[in-house]
Amino acid sequence: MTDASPHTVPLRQTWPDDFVARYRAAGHWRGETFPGFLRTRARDCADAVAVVGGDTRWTYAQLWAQAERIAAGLLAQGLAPGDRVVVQLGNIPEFIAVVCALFRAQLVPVYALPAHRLTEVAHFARKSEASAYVCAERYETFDYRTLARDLQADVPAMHHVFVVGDAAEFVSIDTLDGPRDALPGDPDPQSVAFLQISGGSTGLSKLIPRTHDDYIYSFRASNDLCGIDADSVYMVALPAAHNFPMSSPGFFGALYAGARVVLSPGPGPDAAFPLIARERVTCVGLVPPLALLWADAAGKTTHDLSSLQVLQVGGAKLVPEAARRVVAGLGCRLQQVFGMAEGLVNYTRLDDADDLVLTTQGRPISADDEVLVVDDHGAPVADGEVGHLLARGPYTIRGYHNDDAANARSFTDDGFYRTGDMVQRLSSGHLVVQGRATDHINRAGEKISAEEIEDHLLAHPQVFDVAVVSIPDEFLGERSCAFVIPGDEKPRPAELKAWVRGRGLAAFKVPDQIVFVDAFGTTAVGKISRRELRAQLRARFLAERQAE
Ligand code: OOB
Repeated sequence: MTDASPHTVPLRQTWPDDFVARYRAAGHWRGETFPGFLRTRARDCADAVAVVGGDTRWTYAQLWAQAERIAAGLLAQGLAPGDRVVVQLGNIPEFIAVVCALFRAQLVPVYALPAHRLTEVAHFARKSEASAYVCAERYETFDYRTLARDLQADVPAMHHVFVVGDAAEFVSIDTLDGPRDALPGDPDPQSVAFLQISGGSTGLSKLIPRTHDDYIYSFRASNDLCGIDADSVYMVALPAAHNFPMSSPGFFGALYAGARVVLSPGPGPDAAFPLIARERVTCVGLVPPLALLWADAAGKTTHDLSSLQVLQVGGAKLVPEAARRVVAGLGCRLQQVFGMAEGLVNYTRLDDADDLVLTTQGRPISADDEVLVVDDHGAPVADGEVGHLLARGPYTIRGYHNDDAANARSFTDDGFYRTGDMVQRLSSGHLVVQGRATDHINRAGEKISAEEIEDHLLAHPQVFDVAVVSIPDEFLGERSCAFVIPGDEKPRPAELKAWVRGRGLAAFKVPDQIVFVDAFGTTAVGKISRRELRAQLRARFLAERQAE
């Protein structure tokens, strides 16, 4: 089939034929699509509340009507099925309406986080060949229309900007409309539904193409493991564009089940607790630092949290002692979630023994998830030994979009994804995350590439050399520390932080700490890798801190 779209790199995510046959025969891939299931829910659960956020309460019928209106409006504006659309919206109902609309029109969402800034959004736009950008007038005090203007100046192919709220010179989402008979039929279930953003362990974030069949399987199966059904009330407390609150089971799992999705405007107890009490929320997913904050606040709150049945914690390691505190503080069932936007998701089961729930990161969703734990040479290690985690399965990608170098690095010849995580597998199949082989910083669940930040700091005229390293942090889990060898004049730390911010990056990527050093003082003979250098600097820093 010839691709009539103007894109130079077609979207694809394919599994070998024998795997396709196997995943279909097992009932994992059922030929469902996003517009297909959303239409069915709009019919079968028409009057049930689907989405609650701010002053909005939409039933399933209303959500679908919004999606069809926006979908028809986008096509009337000149977008065509297959076009890619960068979506940068916070936890507002329009996020869900816009994404459902894009699916309805066979447009392809590319998810940016609200924290992302020009450099990142422009990268997603270029890499995906997007021609449209959807943002909110304002979210958490930032005016995204200024970002939209810079983006259009930077990326000439970015022809359309659509805005939730006051659109200024752009097109308002509210005013979009068009003929419904121009809407396409349902897509091929094996086609790419959207592009998710990778944590970016080396350099810039990569784009992750996920198909209707594979993604829907992941949240349909998650619903079973997380106890989500039509009576559930699922809260999105983390940014909705993250894979965790989107699909594990996430708001898509909740919508698939005909449940209610409640969007919390912020992740803290102040924003979330009153909503939990009002909407009788039953399930929510958090990163470990937030879970600890919630557990602490739960003891002091006057809000009724008794509806909470399952508290999921994932995105970064929840150590056993923290897990105990979370259970003691919130008094509901804990579920550990160890997943990745590339696919594989592990859950502790709701009926697992307490010990497994407190000390492991769960086991894979599917009997067809193939998990290998291997040594540096690729040979499997025995159960209980620590090794590299490789994964292949019915919802784990076989390749990134438009990135041959990353694909060569990140996938084995037989299609396993190299997760970069170091794990131990117990005889029960549960995994314990023991660290990682790649150099990124996991800052409260947000992944930061050391290399990306080093590049930006090296561009500063007074930085001679730099290494960015993760340092254990009591609250964040890890924080970022930049070791800088200054040039002739030593810059102030605040200046370097402002520099990184000024390069158009998300605030979470600004180094938390800057340490000036005269030299990297490597003891090894000859050249050492950046990875070894980072490890040496981290070890020296921690040893010195201990000695203080
Ligand atoms: C989730 O997805 P990403 O793509 O932001 O990050 C994936 C990486 C994993 O490779 C691992 O290094 C780390 O985040 N991670 C964990 C973890 N959950 C994720 N490390 C230790 N313990 C955990 N429980 O973070 C994500 C996607 C879907 C569901 C949950 C998390």
